[in-house]
Amino acid sequence: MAKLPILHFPDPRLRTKAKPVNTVDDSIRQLIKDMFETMYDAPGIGLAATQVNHHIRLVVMDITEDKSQPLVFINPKVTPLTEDKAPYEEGCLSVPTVYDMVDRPTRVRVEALNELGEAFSLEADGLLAVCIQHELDHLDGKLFVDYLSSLKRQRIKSKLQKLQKQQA
Ligand code: K2U
Ligand code: ZN
Repeated sequence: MAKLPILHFPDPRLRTKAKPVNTVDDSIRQLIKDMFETMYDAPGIGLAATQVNHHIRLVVMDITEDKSQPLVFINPKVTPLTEDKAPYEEGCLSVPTVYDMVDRPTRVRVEALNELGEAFSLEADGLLAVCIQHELDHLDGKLFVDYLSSLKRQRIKSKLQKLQKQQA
């Protein structure tokens, strides 16, 4: 297993549109293991392959306190199940130290392949629904800061570029 480096905003590679996974093989399963190790270590409750510079349609998730419910979504498709939206204070491992409110549909259906390449679907609400939508945005090169005002996004960009310079 290996911890993978996480790309940080405003790295342009975070804007890459991920490609579908054609074959769910052992190399994909090794990446899944590495992504879970990286996510749990961060710590986070979700991680998209885009964030670790692998531009394929794969996300991992575990919203439990005791790391007891790991979820893998390969080539996921999300469908809102309601027009109702609710705000949630989101953060992102690719946008460290920044948290802000984002409105998203409160219930979704997600259809995907699991780590064996088997098709499944699930319906989600609450934090799982938020996390699914947040991660699937990553696969399309979208970040939660894109839902904020351009002024807020510019201030975040300047703050993180200053932080990155100090850490270099
Ligand atoms: O960077 C990521 O994609 C992981 C995200 C997943 C997430 C974002 C917003 C809302 C829910 C999940 C987080 O950084 S993981 C850290 C975290 C943990 C609990 C609640 C919110 C954020
Ligand atoms: Zn994120």
